[in-house]
Amino acid sequence: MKFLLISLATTLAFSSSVLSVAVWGQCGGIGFTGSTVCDAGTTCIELNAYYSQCQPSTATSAPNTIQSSTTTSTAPSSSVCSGTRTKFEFFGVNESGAEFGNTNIPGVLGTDYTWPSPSSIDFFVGNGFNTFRIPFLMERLSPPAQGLTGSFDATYLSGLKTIVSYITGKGAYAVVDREYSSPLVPPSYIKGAVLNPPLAHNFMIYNGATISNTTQFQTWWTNLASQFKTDSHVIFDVMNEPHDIPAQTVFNLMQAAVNGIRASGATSQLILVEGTSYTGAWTWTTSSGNSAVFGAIKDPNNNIAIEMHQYLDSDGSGTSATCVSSDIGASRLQDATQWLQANNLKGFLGEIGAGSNAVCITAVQGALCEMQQSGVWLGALWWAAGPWWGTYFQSIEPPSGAAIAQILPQALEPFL
Ligand SMILES: *[C@@H]1O[C@H](CO)[C@@H](O)[C@H](O)[C@H]1NC(C)=O
Ligand SMILES: CC(=O)N[C@H]1CO[C@H](CO)[C@@H](O)[C@@H]1O
Repeated sequence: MKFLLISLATTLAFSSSVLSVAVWGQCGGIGFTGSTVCDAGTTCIELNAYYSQCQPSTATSAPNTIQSSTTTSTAPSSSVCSGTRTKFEFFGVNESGAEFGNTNIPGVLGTDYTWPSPSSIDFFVGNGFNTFRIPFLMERLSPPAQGLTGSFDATYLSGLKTIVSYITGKGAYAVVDREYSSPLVPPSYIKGAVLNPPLAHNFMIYNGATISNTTQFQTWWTNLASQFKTDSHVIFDVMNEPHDIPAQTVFNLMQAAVNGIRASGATSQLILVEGTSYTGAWTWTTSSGNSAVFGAIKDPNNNIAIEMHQYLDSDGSGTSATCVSSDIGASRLQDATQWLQANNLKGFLGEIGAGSNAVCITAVQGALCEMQQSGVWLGALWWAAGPWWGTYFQSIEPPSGAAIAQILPQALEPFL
């Protein structure tokens, strides 16, 4: 999704200046200066210290407990996918928020950007998901004045570490908190918090310029990985969706980052590398050029996967709720799956998204089915959850994001 972030920031700026806040708008939180009064029929709910949201009054009683495991029984796995399948090791959602407001650097927490809601993490853990991708802005972590190899912004780093610890600590929480003791959630079930730096507009760009110095990029990753090296449930996602950069150049930067991460002493964590052309699965073996170079990726600790993204609308951008056909998911992944098999590599579908309609739901089922049948895909993440999506058609943010009612029970839960 490449076009939504700016308009969303604009909407938020509006909602903070009017007298009463519309449904899904922000109504409170640290640093928030707008109205705290919600429209009639909605109630201001605190999602975390930094973000309160006007939610429909009827849906406020138990935001974490709706759509619990009962929904899986109405959609048994066998009915959507046959044959022998390998369960995903990692299955979850993207948690947007910290990368919002990308035209304001550094921006103001609670106004321009936010961190994911712990209640959203709880909701997905309670439903059996185990992986959360956390996009953040490189320019907020590494202020341009200090540059790529300078010191990190302590406050933003601390926000990132807080949500990461919350996620990776969930295994322990699952034992003590009854609410998560469903059979779907064995203790220590959480597999990972995926750290994903996307950049302002064209990814693999820092402070307005394409990153080209592999040494500096390697150092940046050494510095970041050393902050998380003791947490084996962290996953390093080197860079979100590079594009308009030759595949070989992207490969060189990815390989440098892998080397830098391992050099920091972070040797137990999974690393995800992405290719050029927005790391699209459908163009992996063709126009992107990725398949010609990424077979050579090397990890001294042998714990790496190729991250790809796939949307099911006509231009593959994830901006339309209309899917090309009910088998477009499986067909767009097919060549990439064969390439992974031929190169003895593992894949990771870091983003998949589609509309809440019958054609799209069948198409998502087909994609996940093929992935589990192939055995080469470690996992998949839905795009996207996060507190500020409002009525965005792919939002799976509880309690009532657009994808909660149908996508969650019909297209995702059968693959847990
Ligand atoms: C890359 O960055 C390093 C460290 O800042 C510097 O020494 C080196 O000259 C740079 N390389 C190029 C090609 O600019
Ligand atoms: C295709 C897509 O939705 N990509 C998004 C992935 O995450 C980053 C971070 O929010 C977005 O900026 C991309 O647009």
